[in-house]
Amino acid sequence: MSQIELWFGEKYGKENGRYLQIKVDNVLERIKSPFQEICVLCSSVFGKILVNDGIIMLTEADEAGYHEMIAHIPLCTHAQPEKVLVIGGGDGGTVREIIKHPQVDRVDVCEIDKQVIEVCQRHFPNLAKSFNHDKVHLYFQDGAQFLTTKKNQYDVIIVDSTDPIGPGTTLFTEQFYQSIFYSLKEDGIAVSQMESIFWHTSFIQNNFRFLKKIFPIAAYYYTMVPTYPSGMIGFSFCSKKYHPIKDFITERVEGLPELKYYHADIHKAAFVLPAFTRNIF
Ligand code: SPD
Repeated sequence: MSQIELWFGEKYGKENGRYLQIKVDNVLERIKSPFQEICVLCSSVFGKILVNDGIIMLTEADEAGYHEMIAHIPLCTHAQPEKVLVIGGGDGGTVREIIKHPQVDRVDVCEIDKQVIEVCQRHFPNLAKSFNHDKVHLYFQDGAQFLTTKKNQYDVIIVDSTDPIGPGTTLFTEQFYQSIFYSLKEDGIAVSQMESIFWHTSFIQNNFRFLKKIFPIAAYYYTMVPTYPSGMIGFSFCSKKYHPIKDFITERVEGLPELKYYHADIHKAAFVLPAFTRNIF
């Protein structure tokens, strides 16, 4: 029996003296795309793990808490979400949740890295099979560029990005959110991955400074993901009209199949934040 143990440690946060380590059984695939290194690991605790540029994108064990919350919060708030855009989201988890909503009749996905989709089709078919749905249309392009050609088109835009380093950097700028504002219809909602209130305080504060200038409603909500830095991750909820709690359509939740994390009470609770965040927002 081998005495060698393989452990993966996420590099994001390591420079600040903290990072999570996961015992790994196998490296299933490791490739270099034109944009990043894409790696799939196998762990007996978390199942398969997708790692881009050394950062955990998802694990089979806890991805539901992220994908259900990034998709169902806006889609259970908007009165009639028919046309949805996902920027990033190349693993397919967010699209899997969006197509559970019968009101949605078209989902555009703008993913910069085609090879992320191909790797996920090989290793995460339960997520990536959502790309085969006939409502889903794929575009391989930079998200910020894609938006410049789409004015007043979407009911909901979901930015399911990597962290604000590498190919994800342009997705966390004032200019990008200005474009999102113009690409949304007059009652549109945009939701984006927005890091951890414990570890990324000044990043979140800077983003909310401009989000509040651009959108009439800008709020932060969160979900628990044990394999992300600090065990949680937040989202920005930016809206031209609908309020995430006052306009929440509770009955819509009952029609959603196969939920592991999201439910009506957690929709409301996710916006309730600890006292120390009063200085952030
Ligand atoms: N720190 C990791 C944040 C990753 C957020 N996006 C993950 C993509 C899953 N669809």
